[in-house]
Amino acid sequence: MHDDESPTPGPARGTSDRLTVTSVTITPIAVKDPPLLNASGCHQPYALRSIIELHTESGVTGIAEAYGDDPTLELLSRAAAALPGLDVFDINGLTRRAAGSLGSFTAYNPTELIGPTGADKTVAQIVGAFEVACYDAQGKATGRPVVDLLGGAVRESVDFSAYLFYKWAEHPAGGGCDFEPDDWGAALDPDGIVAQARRMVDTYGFGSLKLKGGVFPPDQEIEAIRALRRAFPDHPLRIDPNANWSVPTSLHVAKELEGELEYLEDPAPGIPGMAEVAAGTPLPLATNMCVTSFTDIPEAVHRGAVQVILSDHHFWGGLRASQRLAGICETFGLGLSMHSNTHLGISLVAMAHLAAATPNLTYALDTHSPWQRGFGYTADTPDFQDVIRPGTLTFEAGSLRLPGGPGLGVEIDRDALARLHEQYRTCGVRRRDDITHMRLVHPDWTGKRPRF
Ligand code: GKR
Ligand code: MG
Repeated sequence: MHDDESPTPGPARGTSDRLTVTSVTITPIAVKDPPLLNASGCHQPYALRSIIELHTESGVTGIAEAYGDDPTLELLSRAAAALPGLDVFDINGLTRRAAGSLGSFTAYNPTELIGPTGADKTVAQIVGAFEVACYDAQGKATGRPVVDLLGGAVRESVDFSAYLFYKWAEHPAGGGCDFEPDDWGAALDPDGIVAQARRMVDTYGFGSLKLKGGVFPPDQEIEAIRALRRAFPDHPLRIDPNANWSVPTSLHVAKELEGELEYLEDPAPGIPGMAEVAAGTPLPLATNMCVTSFTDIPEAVHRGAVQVILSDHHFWGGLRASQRLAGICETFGLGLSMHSNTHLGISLVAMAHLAAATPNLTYALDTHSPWQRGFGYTADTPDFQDVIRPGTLTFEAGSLRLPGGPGLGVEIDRDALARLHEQYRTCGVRRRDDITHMRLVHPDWTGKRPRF
């Protein structure tokens, strides 16, 4: 069936005839998160996600993972109410229904670290959430993995990069942390960052390294990159200060690190600022902050502001829209990489299906997975924080092999979902707020950027 606004008589259909959505379940969950530092402040003890299940008439259920803060949950549930009757193959219908359901919403961003908000981006976030579940259902109904529905695999496994963070050993007192500190310890100087990188590389085999910067004065972060270069002579390196540097500071860092970085990510705020930096350095500039929706692309291309765009199906409008972005990057000679925010296994595997089907996605993808407790363990991992079974997804030599099986190839563990939902109910966090968490240590903290 097509969207009910456009009933189209068609040929007689088989089992996929019954792939209309009958109901939608959205389950908010909370996962324990380490005190990771960034330009805004510090991660709270709990990160929020939502698990989406699209139930269809045939009994096939498609799953997806999205942001889980209160405003997103409100928007997701408005859209969910408009989905019964939708054919899971009708992605255009999904877009119409989602956009039409949001009413007089205020454009909303789950984090300022993915750039400014806008109505188109908010709609894209909602479509992106349900579209992955539609693809999972399509795959389960046809017996094909999502990568096949996206054009077929151009690579067997997908490379990810180690995501290094400055971090405290534990969450500050009074911040609502009611669990034992993680076992990564503090990383607050170049030695700490190198030790963290060593553990990431030894454990997961990552072949490239990204440092979340914008935390300490830039010269200290330059030293951290130099220390990484000495310790890992052959690993491509990136640094991402989330637009926390002025244009002159960005140019200073770019000059110091010329020849060391595969790309410099979001040094300065906005397309004009990035264009000024780009004009003064041969280093490629990458972004997940100043080009975050299709409407940003013309100005960025016109000004030569960025050379690499980090896609993210969660806010670009889903897997299909991300492939459209890939095509635009190819046309304009831009590189394509992939951004992450704190996520669990369903998002990780969706990212991997997309990357495996996208020829020009040649950079190693970002992932927060190693920061989630228990990631990659095979046995009964204590305190495992995911909704899919431990060990389903692991990195080998820094790569993730698609799990096989129809759809996304992963299933929800109902006990784990119930446990993480209960954690959501009791944890007290309802939206991401790195600024307030940082104020527990620096009471005058504003999170204002650029700080350096
Ligand atoms: O998890 O603190 C974080 C990151 O800073 C994240 O929020 C960013 O959106 O990873 C992201 C990035 O590349 O900017
Ligand atoms: Mg970034």
